[in-house]
Amino acid sequence: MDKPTRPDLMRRRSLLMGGLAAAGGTAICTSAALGQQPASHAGHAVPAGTVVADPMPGMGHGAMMTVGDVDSAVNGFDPTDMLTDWDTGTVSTLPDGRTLRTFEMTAEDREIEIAPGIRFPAWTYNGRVPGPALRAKEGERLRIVFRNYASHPHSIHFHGIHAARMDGVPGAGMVDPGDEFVYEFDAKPFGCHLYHCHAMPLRRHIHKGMYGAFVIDPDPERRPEHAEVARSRLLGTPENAGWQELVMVMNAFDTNFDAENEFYAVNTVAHAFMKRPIRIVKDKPVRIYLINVIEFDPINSFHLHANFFDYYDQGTTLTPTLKTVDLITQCQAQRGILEFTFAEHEPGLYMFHPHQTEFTELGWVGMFDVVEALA
Ligand SMILES: [Cu+2]
Repeated sequence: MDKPTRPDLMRRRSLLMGGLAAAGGTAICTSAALGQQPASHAGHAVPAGTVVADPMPGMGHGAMMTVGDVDSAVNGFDPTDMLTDWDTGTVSTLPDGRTLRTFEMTAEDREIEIAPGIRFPAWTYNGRVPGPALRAKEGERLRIVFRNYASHPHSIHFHGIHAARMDGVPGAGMVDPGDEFVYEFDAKPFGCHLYHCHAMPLRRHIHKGMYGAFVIDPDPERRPEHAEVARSRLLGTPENAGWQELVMVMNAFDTNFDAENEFYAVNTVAHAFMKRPIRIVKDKPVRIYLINVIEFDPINSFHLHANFFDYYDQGTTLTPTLKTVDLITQCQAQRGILEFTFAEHEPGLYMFHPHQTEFTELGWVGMFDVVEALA
């Protein structure tokens, strides 16, 4: 007589096979492949041939992690580099003396690797997911030249203040394949914003990868009551250079197009910052521009271990909207600025992750590597 088989295990095996076939992938950890199904948490059954690694010594049982590395050279972008890779465009002066800041943006279809061996047919801005982290100064004139080299109509909808005809929604600023549109508006309000495609169906265009950070630094001269704080946010000032600034876009991927996410990350690659912790010099304060663009899951969050931070909701104030918290929650498109320091801590690895712990298991978790000083 054949060995009895458990129906739930059989179902999970078939889900695993289906998921891998849809993603065109190879080896991933069990939890990542099965995590969509509540039943997968019931036992310890592991399909034959699946490797569950423990790449963080000391974390022991339950340290579920993808196996191997994503080839950043093939992707053309690297999650670590993205933390500090600001696109400040090109600057010129308008006849009235104001600064004009021009950005070049494209839409391109591009297959990207989001976890080792897991390729995803993305729609991208400038060939990367998330798109370029645009950064400007309050009051500048912004010009964004957008060319669509992709296979579908796309647009750029900026979270900011602008005219209706610059909104990047159907009827205004939608760009057909092969066409170009120039968005132009003033940089306001200052804060931590985002942009994304607003073509229909909206959630599919966003989820495919068409989003990015859009940060407007405050003008210290317009904020005399908080000029020093404003200067600390203004890229290029000595005060700003005293900070370690990071841009983190929390995203996720539905690899089998069932309107649920199979992988979660910051800056696209699952577990990237577990395998390569983010170096933090302990004497320099940290400022994170944090943006949530996860589709299909209504809520995401950021929790910092062993420390607390101040939070500036949407980044539009120079005094904190939340003080001394270790967890903030963000709905879709919500964002803000986190500020904290490890100055009083001993060096070591400090974890951060959402407290939607299933997201953690599926890739959205990382470590700060706090060091005394850069070697
Ligand atoms: Cu689009």
